[in-house]
Amino acid sequence: MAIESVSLGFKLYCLSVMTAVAAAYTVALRFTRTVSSGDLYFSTTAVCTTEVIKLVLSLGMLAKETGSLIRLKNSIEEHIIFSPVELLKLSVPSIVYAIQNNMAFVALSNLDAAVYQVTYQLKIPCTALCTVLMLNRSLSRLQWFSVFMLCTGVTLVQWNPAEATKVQVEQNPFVGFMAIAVAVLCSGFAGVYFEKVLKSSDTSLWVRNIQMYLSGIVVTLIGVYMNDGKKVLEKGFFFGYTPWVCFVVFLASVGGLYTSVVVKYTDNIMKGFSAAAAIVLSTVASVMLFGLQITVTFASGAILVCISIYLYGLPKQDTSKLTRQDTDAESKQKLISV
Ligand code: NCC
Repeated sequence: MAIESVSLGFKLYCLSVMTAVAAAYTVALRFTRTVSSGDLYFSTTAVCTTEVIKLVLSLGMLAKETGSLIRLKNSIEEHIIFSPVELLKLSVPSIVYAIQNNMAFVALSNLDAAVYQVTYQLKIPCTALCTVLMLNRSLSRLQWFSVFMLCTGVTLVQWNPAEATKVQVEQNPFVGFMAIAVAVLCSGFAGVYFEKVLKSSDTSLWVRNIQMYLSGIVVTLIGVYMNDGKKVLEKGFFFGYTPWVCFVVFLASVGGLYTSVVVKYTDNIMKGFSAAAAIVLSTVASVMLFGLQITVTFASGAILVCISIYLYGLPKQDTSKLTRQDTDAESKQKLISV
């Protein structure tokens, strides 16, 4: 498989946009579910609309990549119309992501955005575990340690209990935490599954996205029918769509596409590390530019994030050599004792 390389600048750009969008998305989503006035929209339709927009944008990107309408048509025929097995393969992450994306709405309807962001960091060790189990990659003990250190660091960096917003709806924190637990498992599994499929062939990222979003539309439509079917028929699919709701759908679409680009050029564990670094750097930049006050919790979290990135990047010890040396030493010892 040919490995396409891009400049470090481009990778940093994608990571920064992904992280900024994710932060804005969480806050805007929470706002539309709890504070925003007016009739509450159906969250299932928002998840479905997002899949449609991502599909259209991916088609546009594939058109740009192929360079001509004929090649675009050939590519769609080859990879989509005549590739039911590939479509089926990609329906696995699309079902799991559909559950995850719906869970984000359940969680943010019941928990404060800051609490959500902090608890959601459990996805970092969960993603590492999925990477080890599904991609047969190994992590040294030090790397595992750094993964948990990163998780603690990001939790501290994002810790801001004073930021709680006044809400106009009833909340159930237990339901919120359960939704996060499901979202964490889904994020780890679906992310690594998509990475495995993407990196095991030369098929374009945009083709893989189209394959996934096509089944994503079907799955999320089933979600609309099962959860809000009657109410949607009565009030309409786009009932309650204020400009804020449209903004949330826009952020979800852009964020999803940037996530796929980041996974293509790095990997899911690196996505977690880089997102953490971007959060720390953007806060430090705000301190320098706008004179924002840094709290002790933030500073300790930022230090943990930096140390964890350093530790994760350290070269792994060659255990095979160590084992051989150990065995040599053991045999010498045995010889001496004989
Ligand atoms: O949780 P997370 O990502 O792993 O979720 C991945 C999101 O990207 C979409 N996706 C993934 C692969 C692909 N080829 N196309 C896609 O559209 C999935 O549908 C899913 O929505 C993160 O690492 O923290 C991140 O978090 C999400 C989001 O903040 C959380 O899921 C909370 O709800 C970010 N998504 C957005 O900002 C819209 C993502 O960028 C980063």
